[in-house]
Amino acid sequence: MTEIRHNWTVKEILDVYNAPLLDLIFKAQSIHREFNDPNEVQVSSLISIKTGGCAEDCGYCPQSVKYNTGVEAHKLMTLEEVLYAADKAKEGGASRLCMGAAWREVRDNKDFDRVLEMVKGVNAKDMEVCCTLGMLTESQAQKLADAGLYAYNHNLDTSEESYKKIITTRSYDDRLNTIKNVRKAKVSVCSGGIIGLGETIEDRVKMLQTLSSMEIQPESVPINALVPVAGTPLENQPLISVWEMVRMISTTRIVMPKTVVRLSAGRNQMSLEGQALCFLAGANSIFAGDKLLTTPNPAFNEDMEMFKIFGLVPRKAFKGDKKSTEKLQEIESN
Ligand code: SAM
Ligand code: DTB
Ligand code: SF4
Repeated sequence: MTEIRHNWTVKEILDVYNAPLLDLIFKAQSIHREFNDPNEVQVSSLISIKTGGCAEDCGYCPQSVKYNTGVEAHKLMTLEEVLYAADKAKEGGASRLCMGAAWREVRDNKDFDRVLEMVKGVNAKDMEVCCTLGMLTESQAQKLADAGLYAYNHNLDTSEESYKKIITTRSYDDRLNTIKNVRKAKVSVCSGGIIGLGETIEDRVKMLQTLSSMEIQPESVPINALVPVAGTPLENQPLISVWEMVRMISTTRIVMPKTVVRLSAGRNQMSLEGQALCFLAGANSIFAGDKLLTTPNPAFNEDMEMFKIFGLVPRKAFKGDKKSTEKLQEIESN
């Protein structure tokens, strides 16, 4: 039985990453089969509940106020709009709804109160609710947990060294601190990164080392390929090849055997064969729905067709876990 290690060194992970491709995929798939059902894929749907106008300067992001990308800024969606989107996502086969906001951090105001209502409402539909809202304090994380939040997405994105070249308005420690606050509130952690920012392989590996050495490894790790957006500083970055994606996913699977590895942004540019290799490498989650936050993604029916061809089945909500509603009742009865 493979043990889950929290002491991987950068050198060891680099050796894994650089192994002959077929050896690497074989190893990743073998470990994947030890810990997970290889034909089951968790399907999440993303909605942008608050789009554009973000104060941060993340070099990859079309929603930063610093760049002219043509993304229109919108106010926070209404509760009704979000509940309607949740119904559509559920009908399309999603077991998790991830609500994203172009915020630097959460502020304790009416908008946050509305997000808490959204979390309660989506949770009541028996879907796993995830949010990605920027930085959180401990008490905000706790409020989200009390409302029934299942997971919180907060990416490290790259290594600490390369982070400084991509974002100047916050630090790596800010990121790690929010992840700690999410953990303290006993909300499931979703944290991964982007490849294709101009980082080195060592940067990718260092990010995986930071994630794998956490006391509890993140329950899910999204691996995004940069979607270069016109107007951002990274608009001219070359697209990531499928081989790099496969190496990154395999390595993530090997160092974090149990985590849900999400093949995230970048699928629109990938062939079905390329995606099949990513599933073989141990990816077991996708974002489904024709839009990510602001950029295109394959349509629900195309993905369901892909599942049919590959014989994949969507994972049921709350598998192997108590439903958040039950967790809520527990909290309320204490
Ligand atoms: N504002 C919050 C934050 O930064 O944590 C939440 C939303 S933010 C858009 C969530 C994540 O989307 C980022 O951490 C990054 O990993 C990913 N992302 C943003 N723009 C991207 C792009 N052009 N290509 C790939 N991933 C991107
Ligand atoms: C994650 O790791 N990827 C998603 C989600 N978490 C929030 C976001 C991808 C965004 C891609 C660019 C866009 O559509 O704006
Ligand atoms: Fe804002 Fe998040 Fe985009 Fe950075 S990644 S500019 S914090 S929305």
